[in-house]
Amino acid sequence: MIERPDQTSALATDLAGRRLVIVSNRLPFNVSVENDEILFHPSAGGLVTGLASVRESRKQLTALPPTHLWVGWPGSSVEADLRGKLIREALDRFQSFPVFLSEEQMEQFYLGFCNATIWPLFHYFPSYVLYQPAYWEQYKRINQLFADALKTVLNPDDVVWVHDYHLMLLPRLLKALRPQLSVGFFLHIPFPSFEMFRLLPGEWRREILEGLLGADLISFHTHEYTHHFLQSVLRILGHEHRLGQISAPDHVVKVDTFPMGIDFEKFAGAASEPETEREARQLMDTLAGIKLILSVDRLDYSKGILNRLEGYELFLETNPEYHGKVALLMVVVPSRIGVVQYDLMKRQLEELVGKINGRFGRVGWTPVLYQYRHVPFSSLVAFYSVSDVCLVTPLRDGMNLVAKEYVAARQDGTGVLILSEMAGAAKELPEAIIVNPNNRVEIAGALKEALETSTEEQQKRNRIMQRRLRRYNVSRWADDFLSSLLGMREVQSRIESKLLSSSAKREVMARFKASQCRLLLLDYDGTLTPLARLPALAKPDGELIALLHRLTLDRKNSVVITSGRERRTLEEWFGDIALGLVAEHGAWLRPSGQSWQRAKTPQSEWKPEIVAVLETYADRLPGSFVEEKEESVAWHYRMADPEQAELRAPELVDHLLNLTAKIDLQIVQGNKVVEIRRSGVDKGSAASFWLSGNKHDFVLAMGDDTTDEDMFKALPASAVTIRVGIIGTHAHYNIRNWAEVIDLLGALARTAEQPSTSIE
Ligand code: GDG
Repeated sequence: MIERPDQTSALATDLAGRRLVIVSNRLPFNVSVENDEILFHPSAGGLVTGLASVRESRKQLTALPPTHLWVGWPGSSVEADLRGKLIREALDRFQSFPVFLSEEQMEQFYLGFCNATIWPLFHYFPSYVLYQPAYWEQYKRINQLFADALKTVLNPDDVVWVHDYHLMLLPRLLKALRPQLSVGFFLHIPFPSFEMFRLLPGEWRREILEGLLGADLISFHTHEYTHHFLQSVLRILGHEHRLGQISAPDHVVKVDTFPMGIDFEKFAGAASEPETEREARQLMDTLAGIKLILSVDRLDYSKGILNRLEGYELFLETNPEYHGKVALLMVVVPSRIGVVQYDLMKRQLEELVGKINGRFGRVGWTPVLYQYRHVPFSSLVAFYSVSDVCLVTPLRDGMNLVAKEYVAARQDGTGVLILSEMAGAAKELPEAIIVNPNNRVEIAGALKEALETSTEEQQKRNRIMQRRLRRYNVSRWADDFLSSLLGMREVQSRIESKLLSSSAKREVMARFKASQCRLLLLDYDGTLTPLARLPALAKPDGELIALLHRLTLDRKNSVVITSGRERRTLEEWFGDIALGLVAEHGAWLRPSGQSWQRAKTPQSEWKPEIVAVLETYADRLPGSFVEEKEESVAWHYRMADPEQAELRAPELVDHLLNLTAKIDLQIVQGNKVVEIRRSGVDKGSAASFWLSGNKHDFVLAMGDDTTDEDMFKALPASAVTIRVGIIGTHAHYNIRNWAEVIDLLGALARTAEQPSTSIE
């Protein structure tokens, strides 16, 4: 991580006066009702702790209130007659807006899909995962419910920051509501490798990725999670990225890494608060002469609490000299009561604590001091400040804030952090003793090493970590995220500035209507129809044929399909309509009502050698195949492993360039295809063929591929050229997708048919 020299204690991004709307499953408080009185209690967990600090720091900004709003579930189901009162109080006192969920909804959504499907899968516990369609349906419903609730409170210029795995479908739903809204997303847990993520049923995994891609910025704690996400997007949705930027169908999305920090000063300062000091002194008196090892987590199998105990047991077994001289203070915070694995784990944990205490304990010494409860903040910091060692050994953890808080709270710089390599925090705290949490021998060894580390060494390591944590604190994290999110607007408007606006569309239609001799050059695959896995599957449907037919009925129109396909297929699909046809990217031309003609004299002696090369690549990359056309050959890899294909395609191009250096051939890399054909023949030469000898006063060309760029370049400046997809182009405009192409053509057909002068 790059460190910035200045210290940031308060959030610096003022969002230019815009309101920040935080959306998370839970609000920062739980609500209970006693005698019709609504009581608010703080809620615990990494997300809430971090975001509450972000919110505090925003209060220090000069922007006028309200600068923020927090939207989420209030922690319990609330009777309908109290909801109005709760909304008012939550807004007034906490700038929060509650989303109400019934117990049944929470059961299937929170305990179900969130915590019995996503949580175990994303933490690499596939055997715990429940694949329940009813849970998935509820997950979709609740995400929609959040979108509906937000609809009632959102302002158009709000900046919305959606948090965590409960709301992965929400970014897309919000964008559908308000395309101009700035939406960011942060995942607090790991994003697993593709092999793990793919275990989800096809529809679920697609919708989750598409849901997330609704955001303008998607971010993760570590580069590894970012990489995993990009890999899944490529393999499941087929979107490639460039430096983390993805051209999703509707907009450009950035995917980036922002490791979450803590409110460093809060933990460093709290250690010297009178209440904390009092508690710390009390503890030290009680545990005089005992070295204290601390462990703090929510009760969760991902936190590796059992492994930790086993490691400690082994340490006691192999180091009898420490008997009576160490104690493990194990704070386990109740969490997700009702999920089966959690109840089971609690029992196992308590049995093991009992076993260790029974086996090693004696009068006056309890080896494990176990507390199953939520402790107040002052006690937590007192624990941090009196513990000689902090043992943090999750089997998987998105980040782990406890590790950071322990280091921050060590005012005199002493103390040893033992940290699992499976926690996101390990990337930022390499000065800790790093262990593999599955290996109890390593944990036992690390405990011994920690207890024997000299004070100077402890301080040296902690000072380095403290400097880093102080600098990259939670405000910096939020600041970096928000600046990056706001920055996306500029990136998007640069890329999207070429999108065919409704006024440009009206202008195109007016020109079309006023013209007498029109030429419409239309690519087929990806332009008039979505790209299919196999070329043969992209057959035009009746509606498309009817639309093309309608366009050809107007005698002012010449409509030409400019395709890379073979003439046989085009003939079969479009032969009955009065269309011009271009096959094999311009190698074959067929004006309407005439027969096919070659653009150049035939020459195919080069083909066998090239086909042989392509076939070796097809053999080596399963899913890829060779298509031999009359004037060209192509190697298709849409169905191959995308990552392997990304390596093989440039290798093939390089190979072919050497091979064809002295031959009159060109190698063109299209959309998941490498094509080899004769030089001087392309869609540009085909466009010139149709232009020559005619006095067109309106030319429209549309295409989605690099091969269509030749056509755009060859046309006069007055032509209307449109590239399908949000991507750099020589064309005048971009249009989002093939469906919008159909819309435009439909509008043109209607315009031509309208007798009046008005244009829709
Ligand atoms: C998720 C990800 C990621 C805990 N017990 C008490 C208490 N806490 C506070 C700690 C800390 C927070 O809760 C726990 O945060 P973690 O990061 O350790 O873990 P998760 O709750 O699982 O958080 C995690 C995090 O989100 C942030 O992105 O790091 O990987 O799983 O702040 O201090 N606070 C009080 N009493 C307790 O008993 N007062």
